[in-house]
Amino acid sequence: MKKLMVMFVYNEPALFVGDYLVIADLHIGISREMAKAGVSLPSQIAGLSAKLNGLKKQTNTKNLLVAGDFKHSIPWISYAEQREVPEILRRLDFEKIIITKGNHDGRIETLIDDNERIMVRKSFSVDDYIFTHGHRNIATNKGTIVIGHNHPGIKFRDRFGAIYVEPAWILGKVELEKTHDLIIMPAFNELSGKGPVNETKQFMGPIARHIRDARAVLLDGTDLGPIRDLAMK
Ligand SMILES: [Mn+2]
Repeated sequence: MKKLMVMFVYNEPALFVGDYLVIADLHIGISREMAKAGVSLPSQIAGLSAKLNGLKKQTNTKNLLVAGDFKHSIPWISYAEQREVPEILRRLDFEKIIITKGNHDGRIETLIDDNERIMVRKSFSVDDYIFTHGHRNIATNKGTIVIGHNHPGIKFRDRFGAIYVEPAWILGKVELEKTHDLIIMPAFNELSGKGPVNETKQFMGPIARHIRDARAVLLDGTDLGPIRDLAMK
């Protein structure tokens, strides 16, 4: 049988493999969290669900796999999440939704009423790929590990001095029980912040921390090469 390959979706922080559309770091409820800090934003639910349903059509997939941080607040359920998590799950037009639990997904099981369609797991495998959030280690024989958690970005300064951070894919290798390919996904929710890895040169979590030969690829496919060469000048 032919092995499945991940395909990156052009200009989107999403990939697909077989019947699965894959994203990470959706952070449902973050806009309401920002409202508390004095930034008033409309709910993102309609926009995010429409975008994901569109990506499903575009990639001809059936199921959604979220590699952690489906929701935003860490140990509890916020009022916004209590309304917004069930609402977006209703609006998402996928046969199955698999959430590999992130550090922000505390008690998310209590917001799920359809355990046939929506599954919460530590990790989930498709062919030779294993998806997990990345705040905890995993034991696996799969060739490629795909994680989120880092919200990676690359910091640029243009010739007028303006500084901006672009979301990016990070590709590298990691040594656990054997050598795996490692893919660190950009965060799907733009409000959730980005870590400028060419500046920090650091990755979070027990898997990403040991990445080697890390290179950055922008969402349009531009390969920026090794991160160690991407100094922020
Ligand atoms: Mn996150």
